[in-house]
Amino acid sequence: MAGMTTLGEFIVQQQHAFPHATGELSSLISAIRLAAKIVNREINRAGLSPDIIGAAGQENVQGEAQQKLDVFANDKFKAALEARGEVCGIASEEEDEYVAFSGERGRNAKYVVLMDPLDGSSNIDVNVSVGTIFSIFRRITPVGEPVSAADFLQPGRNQVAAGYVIYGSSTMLVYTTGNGVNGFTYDPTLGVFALSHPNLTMPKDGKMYSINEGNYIKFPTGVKKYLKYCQENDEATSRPYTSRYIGSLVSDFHRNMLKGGIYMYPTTQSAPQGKLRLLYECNPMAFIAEQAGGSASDGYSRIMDIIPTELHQRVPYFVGSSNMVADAERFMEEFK
Ligand code: AHM
Ligand code: MG
Repeated sequence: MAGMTTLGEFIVQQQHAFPHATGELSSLISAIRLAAKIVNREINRAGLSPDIIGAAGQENVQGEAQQKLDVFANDKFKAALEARGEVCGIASEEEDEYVAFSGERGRNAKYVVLMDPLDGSSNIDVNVSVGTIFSIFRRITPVGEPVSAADFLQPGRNQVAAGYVIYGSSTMLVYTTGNGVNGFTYDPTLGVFALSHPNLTMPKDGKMYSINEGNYIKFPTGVKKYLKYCQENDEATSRPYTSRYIGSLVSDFHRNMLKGGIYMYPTTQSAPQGKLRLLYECNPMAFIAEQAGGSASDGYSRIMDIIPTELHQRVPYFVGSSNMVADAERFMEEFK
């Protein structure tokens, strides 16, 4: 169709524009595109299918109830990534340990993928947006050997690509390979993702803050003071800001990226490390934020500089418009 660039075409164009880019990464992103379409199909008809809606009756390694769609999405993404042969192993929020792809192609592949196959999945049963988040690294162990934990425990700054799929009022795939951020909207009648948001940039300032204020009493003082600041009246800085919290990181982040805003999940007394996972949620969204001109912090320093020590490690998280994140950091520092 005239004027339309599909994700497939865009991937090929990128390969021509960056001659050092290998076809392997392109093929890997195509695998994610395929799994996203399959998961999208199930999510769209979730209310019609008792096989899909509701709890799976088991818990993940972090003791959280898995939804049937969590398990479904994990299986689909894992299978698509293994079948394409560009990935030597994956780590997932829904798997206890990393999974090595031990077939010949898997052993010889260069990339590892870390993912949250269905983020915000408690929203499924009530028809609210959810997402998939992925993070791609080049392995550090030699090709041909089995992957090891070290391949997965790399700092976010080593990511070669990251992205998310948002299953919202429309479905979008947004990703970066370190040359800016591009967004593709799914056209279900054609079965293609079409480039709808080229070169996404996040406003430096914003007027929205997203946090679960039900936890207010348990927040660190710096966060309480920053929230007070967000709610004060000041014409020059357009305060008070607006509060918006969907409870689905991908959706809250996506809105803040388009409109300007900050998303926060700080430490609380009951979650002393925060709730969100560094490897599956915070690093990939941080890479996208930075590529769009925003920033991501644990309240004091850059998320992508943290050296991970465990697969399911949690961190406090502040992500979004760079001036807003800097303001929040100032309050954290002042009221340490
Ligand atoms: P999940 O990966 O188990 O779905 O948890 C992550 C989600 C985020 O998408 C969301 O922002 C946050 O948890 C909401 O948590 P809370 O309900 O504590 O506000
Ligand atoms: Mg999640």
